[in-house]
Amino acid sequence: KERERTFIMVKPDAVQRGLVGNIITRFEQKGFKLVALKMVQADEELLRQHYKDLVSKPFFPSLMSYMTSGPVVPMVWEGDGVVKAGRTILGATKPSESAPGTVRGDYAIDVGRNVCHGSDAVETAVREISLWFPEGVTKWDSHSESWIYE
Ligand code: DAT
Ligand code: MG
Repeated sequence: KERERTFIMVKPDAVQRGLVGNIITRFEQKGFKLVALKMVQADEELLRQHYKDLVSKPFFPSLMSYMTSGPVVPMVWEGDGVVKAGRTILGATKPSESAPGTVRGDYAIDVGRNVCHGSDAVETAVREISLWFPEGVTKWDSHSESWIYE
């Protein structure tokens, strides 16, 4: 059965701070299934497409330099309701508003260093997954399937 997918990306600050495993663990332990993962140095062209709705924002140039400052870890997670759940796991965009227990609530202070990206809607996820993983994702059967879904 094909389930909903979301695009999650560990940002350069979180890679530098050794938070990659922690972020992956939160999605794994919830029961979501990892179907794509890599480490890349993103270029401006890719990020301009990823953040196409933000190009005219005053913070866009600093967002570009932050996101190109080091490697990122894009990934795709699968599971029922994973887009909304992913946003909940990450917390509010501004760490000052993100609850404790969320990734940003636990590990970030500044909106310009907010640790991780997550798709905001199912259609956005489809677009972001094809942008970052033009090679496609990996199909595999999880032995946990029947222990996670009724
Ligand atoms: P989100 O990443 O929660 O989906 P977004 O899509 O509105 O939030 O913005 C993308 C990123 O741009 C966000 O993670 C951090 C940066 N950003 C957003 N609003 C900002 C602001 N007011 N000042 C500085 N950076 C901001
Ligand atoms: Mg967004």
